Amino acid sequence: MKTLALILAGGRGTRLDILSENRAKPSVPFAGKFRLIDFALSNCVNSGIYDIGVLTQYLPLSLNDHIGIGKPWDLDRRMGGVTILQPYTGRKGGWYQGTAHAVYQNINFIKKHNPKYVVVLSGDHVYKMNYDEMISFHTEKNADLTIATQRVAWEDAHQFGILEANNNMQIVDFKEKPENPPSNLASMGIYVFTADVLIEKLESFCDQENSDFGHHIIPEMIENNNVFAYEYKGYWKDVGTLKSFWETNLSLTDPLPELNLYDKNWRIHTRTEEEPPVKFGSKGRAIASLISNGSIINGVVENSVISPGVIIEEGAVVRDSIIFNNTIVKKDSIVCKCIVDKDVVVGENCHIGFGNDYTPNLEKSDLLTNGLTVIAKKAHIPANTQIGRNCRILSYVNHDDFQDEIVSSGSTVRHDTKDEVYMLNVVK
Ligand code: ADQ
Ligand code: ADP
Repeated sequence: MKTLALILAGGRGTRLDILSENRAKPSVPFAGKFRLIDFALSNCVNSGIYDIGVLTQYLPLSLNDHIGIGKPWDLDRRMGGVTILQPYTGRKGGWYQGTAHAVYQNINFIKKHNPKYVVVLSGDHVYKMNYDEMISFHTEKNADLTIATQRVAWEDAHQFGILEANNNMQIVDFKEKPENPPSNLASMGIYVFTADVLIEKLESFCDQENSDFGHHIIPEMIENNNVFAYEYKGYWKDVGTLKSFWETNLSLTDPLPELNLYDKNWRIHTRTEEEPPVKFGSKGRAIASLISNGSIINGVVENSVISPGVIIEEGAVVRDSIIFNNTIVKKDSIVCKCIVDKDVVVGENCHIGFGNDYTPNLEKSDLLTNGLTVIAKKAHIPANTQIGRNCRILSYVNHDDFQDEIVSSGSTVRHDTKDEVYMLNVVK
């Protein structure tokens, strides 16, 4: 039976802060060599779904570049394959529209494929799931809509769509991100629709720019259609915050992580550049870490995740950190509990993420209470700089106003004095 997958890849992901400031959240690098969207794309092909539309919205450039014609996922096909659906520029520019409206705008794409089922997915979740099993459940229940669900921690329940199901797993109540959650059975934002019903609902209710699955379609369908909950017990993470992003990456360095990337029966595919093997120098050492190809390790790496093309010079130590592509950590520097974006240069003898200062920063309390230090793409940290925990180093400067915020060589930055530091030395 023909299934079409639609991957919602539009969100800005504001809680990922400067990592998603210049790229859509699904194209944020993950586990060294992957990007978040690789999980949804790989799950599709591993589940036998080869007709895929990717709905983009916020800064889709690096997403377009990454997906291309879909070759790494075996999606460069004459029939079907992957189609990147660009946002429509409506009267208000077409930005920040609701999810159901985004799908409504691509209704002709759905009709052209004439599927029996439409699977709607998010492009920014980390998980392995066989959608085919969920579709079988959907047909067994004779459902119009099936929502994948998972129990979440009670304290996190307010961040999800929360539902209640009867003994037959039919959903009787749904609330999108309720303040006082009545249960902890959460929607995973993964939906199987019977295509005819989805098209009918889109045409009847979704011509408003804010039309949304969680707020509009799901409650309406619970009233008038058969909506079922499919309880998924496997690994699934919505890496929405810096803390969960960091923890989920670092959990991969555990001896037996819950998310097994080495399973040959469920491969996660990605677009990779041709890169030489990882090279360790005579003093280079790595323990409990993921090191990607093209990297040169002459210093010490501990409990960290390193993307391709990273250079760690002699005497440098990288600990409990995530380092994105082509970053250089120069001689004798220490990088501890950091997320460092692409193309960063950490000068010699710097100490990034030092100290034990976890004091919440009131203005940015959601971002800067976790002890992490985040360094934006293309920042150049001058030699001998000390940057404490809970700091964000932004790289973009094209403005004289920021002059007094620029870190100079040998300076010390702590978040209680300055939490955002603008670096010069940056690409336009
Ligand atoms: P959220 O992820 O908070 O909750 P939403 O902001 O609607 O919901 O985003 C869903 C997905 O669609 C995200 O991956 C987002 O990036 C993307 N997206 C948003 N607007 C888009 C647009 N216009 N075009 C393309 N893509 C777009 C949802 C559900 C909850 C559920 C959680 C589970 O609404 O009920 O609990 O997912 O993570
Ligand atoms: P990311 O940090 O997400 O990897 P990149 O900097 O690699 O993003 O950009 C991804 C793709 O987008 C590359 O192919 C790059 O050439 C292209 N790109 C980036 N910035 C621009 C721009 N301003 N105009 C056109 N293409 C761009």
